[in-house]
Amino acid sequence: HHVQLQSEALKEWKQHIEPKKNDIESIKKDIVSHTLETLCRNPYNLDKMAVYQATAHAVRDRLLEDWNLTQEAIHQQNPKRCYYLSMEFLIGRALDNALHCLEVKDAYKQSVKDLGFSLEDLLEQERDAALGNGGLGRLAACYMDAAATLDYPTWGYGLRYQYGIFKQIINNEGYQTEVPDYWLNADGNPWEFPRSDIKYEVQFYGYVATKVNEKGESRMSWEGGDKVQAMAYDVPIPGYDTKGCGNIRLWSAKSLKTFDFASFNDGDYDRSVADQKNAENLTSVLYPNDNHNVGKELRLKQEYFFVSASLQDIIYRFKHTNAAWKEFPDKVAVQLNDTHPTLAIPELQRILVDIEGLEWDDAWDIVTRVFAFTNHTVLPEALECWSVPMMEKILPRHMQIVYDINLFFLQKFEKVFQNDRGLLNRVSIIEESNPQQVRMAYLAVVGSHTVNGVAALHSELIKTELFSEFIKYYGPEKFINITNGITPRRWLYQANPALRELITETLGSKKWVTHLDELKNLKKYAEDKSFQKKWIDVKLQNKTRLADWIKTHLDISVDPHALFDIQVKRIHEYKRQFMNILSVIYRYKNIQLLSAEERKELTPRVVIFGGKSAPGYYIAKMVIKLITTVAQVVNNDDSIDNLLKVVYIPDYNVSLAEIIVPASDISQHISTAGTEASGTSNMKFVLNGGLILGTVDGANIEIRDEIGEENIFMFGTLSDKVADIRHHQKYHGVPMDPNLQVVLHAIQAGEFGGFETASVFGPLINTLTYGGDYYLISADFEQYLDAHDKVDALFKDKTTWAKKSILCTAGMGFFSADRATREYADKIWNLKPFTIEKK
Ligand code: NTF
Repeated sequence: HHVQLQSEALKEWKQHIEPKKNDIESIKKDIVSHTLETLCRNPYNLDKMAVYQATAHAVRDRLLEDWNLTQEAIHQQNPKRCYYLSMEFLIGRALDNALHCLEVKDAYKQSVKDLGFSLEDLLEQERDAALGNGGLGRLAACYMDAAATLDYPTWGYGLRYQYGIFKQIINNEGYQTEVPDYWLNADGNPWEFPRSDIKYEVQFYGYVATKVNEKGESRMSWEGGDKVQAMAYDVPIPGYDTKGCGNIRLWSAKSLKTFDFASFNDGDYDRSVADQKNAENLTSVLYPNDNHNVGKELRLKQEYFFVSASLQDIIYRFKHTNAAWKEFPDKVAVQLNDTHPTLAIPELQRILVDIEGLEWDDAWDIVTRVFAFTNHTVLPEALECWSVPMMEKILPRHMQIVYDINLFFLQKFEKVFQNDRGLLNRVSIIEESNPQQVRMAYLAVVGSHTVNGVAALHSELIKTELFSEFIKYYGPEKFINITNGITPRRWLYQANPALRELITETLGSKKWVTHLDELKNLKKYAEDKSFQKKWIDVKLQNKTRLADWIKTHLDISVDPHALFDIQVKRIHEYKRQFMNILSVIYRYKNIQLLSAEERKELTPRVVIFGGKSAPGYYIAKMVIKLITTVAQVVNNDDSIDNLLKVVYIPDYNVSLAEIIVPASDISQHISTAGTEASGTSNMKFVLNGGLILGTVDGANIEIRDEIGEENIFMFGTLSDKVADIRHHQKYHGVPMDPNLQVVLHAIQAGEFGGFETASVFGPLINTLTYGGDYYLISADFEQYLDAHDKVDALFKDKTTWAKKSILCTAGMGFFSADRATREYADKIWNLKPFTIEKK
């Protein structure tokens, strides 16, 4: 219902657009007026939160200018567009990032100072936007940053959860407890724009009927059931060094049913609001599982709600250009971030056939030229499968369409591979279990033109294991690799100011911020003594910043000169935090045995852990309990001369990562080979000059190839040996490493928390013994301890360490999200940047 203004009136509007100015006086004026007018507060009644909000509003006004310019440019140029569909966007804080991208941080710092506040204090007021679990959600956020910076006409689509990932509290007994993350608190969120004019209806349940359309053809029609409304909220994504500004459109569920006055008047207040609550429940909460699929009905409804609203919006925009349906794939690319949005495939097919009246084959041709699918894991427990009865109930027409997609696919498949029922069963989208299941990954493969893995090894495993049977039919070309990348804006420029300045000063320009390959020019300083000294000093500053945080928040004193050994990521058996803490126990017991003389040779260590466990993941929660229990014992043992400290940083999130990542000497990425698809924090640590202690897994391998094998500590069973070892252990038991045996005995003997606590760890220890040690902790333990010895030895040689650290940063150009996003644009989306003014 948009009004088309006449050119005169339009002129009027344009004349009255007043560009924002970024001198200090103008900024102060804006902050003051937002305080008084937007927030209705006054200078006699202020707190940091209010001034943060006012400052955020002043910045958002400037972002909006770019946002509007961008929309206008894209509208006029009408390029092919790309949509990144992701159930998760782990954005973190927005203010500091926006200040850097708009290049106004210094001016704001001064303005805020003049007004009696410190910008650093204000930045700390902001709540993280934590609409994601871990790597998958953070990757989506990094790609949105890169797409905006590179002027790609790309939008993200997601859900506006009212509760993001829970806040983790470590209670007095050392267990994880969860507190809801009500991030959209009463203060309001200045980083979103409610679009009350952008609403769509989303249907659930009901039944399928046949109808005759306008052309007199018989079509299926999805009738009845419930309807919920999706309303759009836009989150602007600033680009760096461009006037371009990206967008993530998040959907929020609203009830379509008006307030039930009848019940209200009957005095049944509860019932009168029940429908409303029910509908809004849909987008209430993010499912807190990482690399694990649970199969809940509400989650399926979230997925469809998300897909339906996004496609309606995409199609609305496409139709506005008056193009014909056959041009849709030339104008629209849709990337599916894992299988979570895979219902978009049958949904688009349904819209084209049932509603738009296209023939099945023409529609399917369009569908399969629009979608591409990124797989992020090979772990079987993480692969989405939906029960057929559940899908039939909630999405009856989609279930039929999935059956048809499967039938036509299997028919073609059978023509090539005749008389192999087993093979057909293995590639079928429907798993013949009881009840039957829809294999979403297979549906995504069949409905997409390209499937990509997220690191070289992972993409190989996809071809040889996960989708090996599909290669026989499609050939290998459909399956490609695009190694993950991270945004250097947040993960170096913003998070590590000291290193940012040193690099810029040394290279003589800021070009590296958008051309990360420029970092290779640091190589020539790797052995330069005075540069090394500056480099070491930057690292010390960052370690001191983290040590201060730990002292303030956890009241643990750690020496910034000690070796900082960090493992922060979701707690998962495959990531082997358990192996890490077992090695810490080994180290502790070793220190106890050493003489005063021998101790002088030791490198003091601070071992830092952080990460959330899924609330229902019992073993992961026991790992946290073990770490916190060991920390309690070690940190209070005065007899070990501060040679070892163990710290559990609670509630690991994006904004904490920004302090933690720059402060590592060593970070650990020690998944069982073949289990971590890529990892992205490994890239962040190395970019900031931290060395890796890691397994030959995921992107560790490519990091090694880029920075040189002499600059990374690698150990452990190779991925192609894992299956054999598992097989052997299954039939012959687990050969227990002797050092590991000692450690396990110490736990069982009650050395950590007494006998009562020791019994709590029983099930955890059993995963190694009776459980068959699926993740190969025992098999890798000796090599792991050897690698630690090498780390200790090298850390004593400050010069060599500094050289390696410099070469780490210098070699990381490849892992920029810019490179990754360009690869998607070139190899998958066939997408070109639009034209917009540079800053
Ligand atoms: C994760 N996958 C992988 O476990 C990480 O190795 C990878 O770095 C990120 O994706 C980003 O690609 C998932 O979270 C999921 F959902 F696939 F299990």
